[in-house]
Formats: sequence, structure tokens, C-alpha cells
Amino acid sequence: MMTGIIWALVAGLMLGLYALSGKFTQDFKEENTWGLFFMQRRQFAITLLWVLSTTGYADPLGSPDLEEGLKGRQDIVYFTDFESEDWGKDWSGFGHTQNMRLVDSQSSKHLHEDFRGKALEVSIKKGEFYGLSGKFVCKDKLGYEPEELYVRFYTYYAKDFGDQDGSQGYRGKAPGFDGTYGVEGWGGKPNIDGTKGWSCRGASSGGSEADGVRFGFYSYAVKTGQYNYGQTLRYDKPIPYDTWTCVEQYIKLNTPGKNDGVARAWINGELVFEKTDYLWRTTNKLKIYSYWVDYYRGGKQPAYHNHHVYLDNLVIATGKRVGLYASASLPGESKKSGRN
Ligand SMILES: [Ca+2]
Repeated sequence: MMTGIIWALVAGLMLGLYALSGKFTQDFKEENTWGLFFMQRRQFAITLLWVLSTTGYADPLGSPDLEEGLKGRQDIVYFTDFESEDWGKDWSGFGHTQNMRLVDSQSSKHLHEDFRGKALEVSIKKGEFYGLSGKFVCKDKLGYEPEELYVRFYTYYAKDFGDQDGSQGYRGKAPGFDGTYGVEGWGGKPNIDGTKGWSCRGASSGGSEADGVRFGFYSYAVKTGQYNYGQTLRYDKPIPYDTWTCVEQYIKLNTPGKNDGVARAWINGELVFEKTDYLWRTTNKLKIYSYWVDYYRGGKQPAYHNHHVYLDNLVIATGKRVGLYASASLPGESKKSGRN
């Protein structure tokens, strides 16, 4: 609604500005009047976009049907409920798209039957490493690169994500934060001195049915030893299988050169991870490049069996925690309405 009001004001203002142009250009030739008119409009549009991006009055990118509980929050910059096939339009560099699809309970053998609405299914197939990779690139989508960011999503791990029939479950990447700039800080390219790239992705590890899925941060901080890979630090609590679970992640980049970078995580609203002394960078040229939805089995051993994981209601915010789905029902638990 806010956007509608702003555009109505803009339309009125433009008419007024055109009248103003006419008053001051009565001695101009007609084409020169129009030239001035268009030049003014262009400048006005650029200014308006800048104002919208800095004041947060723009509607968030992504799905139009923002969760009721998030309406009015000006720091929500992106939201998707995975209801539309074009949900990926704000994401870049999608690879291995054959491993993702939108599903509902009728088209998935893993989701509970009472699940309403669609969710993103990601598959890591037996004998393969890749699940999926795609980035929400901040500069492209927000017009700037933030130094701190909040993300919340709901995730559902099928039992086949874990150990099954005597074979080991998934061990690898999960969604998280990216500042690699395609140069350093991921994939065996260590963050040598904090000037070229860093990352703080998620990691997930599917254990036994009783143990659940261990989630954590997989971080390429500034190299302090001989390692060539990142360091995984697990969250305090695992995520059970066959249940929609709320995951929230937050990072704040360190002051360049100081060990004061912050990472926090919450599972179903409970703080399960906090570290306040990360050193990811030594220059303020490195910022948060993207939020990276990444599923890739690490190491040299491909998947022993098929794995399935689901995502829904992914939100990116710049100002504060997103929190739990503020409705009577969570995704997957809706009994009455068609809204998941
Ligand atoms: Ca959905």
C-alpha cells in the first residue's frame, strides 16, 4: 500500500513539475521543452529510487504475499514463500537446477500430508556431490552491500537426509553468508589475509534418526594455521527430521583488522549459537556480497543415498531478527486455511 501512495504522490508531483517547466520555457522551442521535461523526470526518478532504498519504504522483493506478522516492517528487503515458479528471479548464478523443484504434499513423498502451499525441494542424488547453489546478490538487489544481515527460513529435513540403511547421511554445505567475490574464502581457497574474500555459510550434517541434523556455520575467517578449508562450528541443538523448523542466522562483519565479528543463530526462536570474535576481513572493501543458498556434499565421497531437504518462507532483513512465523500455524502445520 505504501508503494501505491508514493506513486500517487509522484504522479501529482510530475504534473506540477511539467507545468513548472512550461512556465519557465515559454520562449523555448517545443522539442527543447520536452527535452528539459525528460531530463527533469530522469533526475527525479533517480532521486526517488535513492530515497526509497535508504528509507526502506519500498515493498520487499520476492513474493507479493508477505507474511501478516511482517507487514509494516521497513527493514524486510526480501521474502519468498516459494508459491510461484518465478521465485528465483531475484537470485543469481543458479547451478544444478535439475536438483530443485517446487512441491506440495501431493507431489512429495517426504512432506507431511497436511502441508499446505508449496515449498522448495532440494535433492542431492546418490553418487553426486551437488544439491543446489544460488545467490541473492546484495549490490544488485539492494543497491548496496550491508555489513550485517538477518535471515530466517523454515526448513524440513526428510529422514533420508540422515544415515539410512547403514549408509552415512549428508555432510556438507547449507545456506549462509558470502563475501568471496569469486576470489577467496571458499572451496579450498583460504582467506589468506582478509583482503580478498571470506564466507560464513551454513553446514548441515545428517546423523541418525535419533540424533537429527546438526546445523552450524562453516566459516572462512582469516587464515591462522595451515588449513586450506573453512571451520565448522555447530549450533547447540540439532534439528529433528520430518518437522518444519525455524532457522535464523545473523552476522555482523568485524571492524577491519579486529576480532569482533559476530555470528548468531536461533532454532525455533531459541539462541543456539553465538560467537563474537570472528576475524573475516582486514579491509572495509569486503562486505556482505550475497546470501548464498548452497547445498553441496563436501569431501571426496559422493552421496551414499538420495537426500531431500525443503525450504519455505525465506526472509532477509537488515534491521533486526525476523522471528517465528507470526500466525496461528506454521508452514506444514496448517489445518484450516490455505495459507501455509
Ligand atoms: Ca510456501
